[in-house]
Amino acid sequence: MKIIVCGGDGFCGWPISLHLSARGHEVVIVDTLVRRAADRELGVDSLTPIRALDERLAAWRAVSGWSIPWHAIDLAHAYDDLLALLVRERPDAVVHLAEQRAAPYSMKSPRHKRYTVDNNVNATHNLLCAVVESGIDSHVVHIGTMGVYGYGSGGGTMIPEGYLAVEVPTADGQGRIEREILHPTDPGSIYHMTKCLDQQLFYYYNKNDKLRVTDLHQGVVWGTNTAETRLDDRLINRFDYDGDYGTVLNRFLMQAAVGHPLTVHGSGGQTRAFIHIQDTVRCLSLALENPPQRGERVRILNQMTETHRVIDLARMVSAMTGADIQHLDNPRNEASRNELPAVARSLISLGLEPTHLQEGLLEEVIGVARAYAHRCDKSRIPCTSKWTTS
Ligand code: NAD
Ligand code: USQ
Repeated sequence: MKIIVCGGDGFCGWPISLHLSARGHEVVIVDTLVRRAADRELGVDSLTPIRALDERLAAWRAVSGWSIPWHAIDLAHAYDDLLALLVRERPDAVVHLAEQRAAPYSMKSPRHKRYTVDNNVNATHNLLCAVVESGIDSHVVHIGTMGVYGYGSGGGTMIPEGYLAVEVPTADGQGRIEREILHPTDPGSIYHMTKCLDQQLFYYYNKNDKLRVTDLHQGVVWGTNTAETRLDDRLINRFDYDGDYGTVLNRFLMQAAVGHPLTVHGSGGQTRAFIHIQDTVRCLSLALENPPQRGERVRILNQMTETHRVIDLARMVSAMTGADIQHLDNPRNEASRNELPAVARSLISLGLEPTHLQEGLLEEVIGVARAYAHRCDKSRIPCTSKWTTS
């Protein structure tokens, strides 16, 4: 298959691009490197020493023999360039990861809120609009988030894979009919809100233009490297640890490695879904190799392998490393405790064999967090982005 990976220099996009290339697909990357610009804005760098994209691509060519061309097209603003690329390349599929993905970054200031909405919503809409205008039948695969369902208390209900079966009263009030509707959304940040808006865009273009779309509702990704990024030091993946882009489990692993107490927000009763980066990569190839039929509704798959409470993760890392646990005032506006029962059967039935936390954690602590601990700037660990001003 010919596959365009939008956001192919990012934390998920880089290993996904290499994995698809290693499987014999013809991969093209689209990325403006805006994520690297955000590092410069925040005065932080990946814990792992990531190379410039040109250098990464040259290393991949040397290691694998495969070339991956790269185009610096801004999905949110360079519509004509995007359209021209689609018309020229005629890809079988487009993987869409080109969005601002950090909840704390999206809540930093009005400017960051507006940037996140502008970038994410326009990027998604431009891509869908361009696929239709180009007249090609590309399968669009997007990574969304488990956060679209919301993190309320759970209330004893099960989160389905995208669609909820409901009974609606008939107009005469005499009976009820069954429907499947998109699960109601309940975003917990401006970033998560953009993913909810993405869902509506997918729904519309799928209904109106019969676009084939798979939306992968992914949990928090942990880990760093995959089979392909381990092949050469120059292929190493990024590791975000700062208060804006670092995600909870990787932050705890890094904090343990540098002797910083584990930063639990509030009681740590928040339950979240998790997946290892190696499984992310595998899920993408499974989704691409099993596309929906034309006319089929948007396919929504929950891309997660386990759920954990934040405090349990901290205890697990502490037991493994001896790190102290610190409870901080929660900078976010989120439920202090929630349940997260969710269905995630589809990717397993397509062949995913999950990597479990207990198997991979030690390797991550020793192989990555400790190995690069000297690159950590401890002043960048605190989460300074607050959800509300009061
Ligand atoms: P990332 O920030 O590392 O990568 C995103 C890439 O897209 C970056 O390289 C950036 O430069 C590029 N980009 C952003 N806007 C662009 C634009 N307008 N035009 C061109 N390029 C643009 O993020 P990631 O962690 O790789 O996440 C990828 C996707 O997966 C995101 O959509 C994110 O919402 C989703 N996701 C990530 C996680 C996670 O834990 N990392 C979990 C669930 C879902
Ligand atoms: N948390 C802490 N301590 C920290 C950092 C975070 O207790 O030092 C808590 C947060 O308050 C939150 C939970 O850990 O309750 C998860 O936070 P996170 O930063 O790991 O994840 P989140 O903001 O939800 O975002 C990440 C990715 C995002 C993706 C999302 C999947 O950045 O792109 O969409 O995970 S999900 O969580 O399923 O919505």
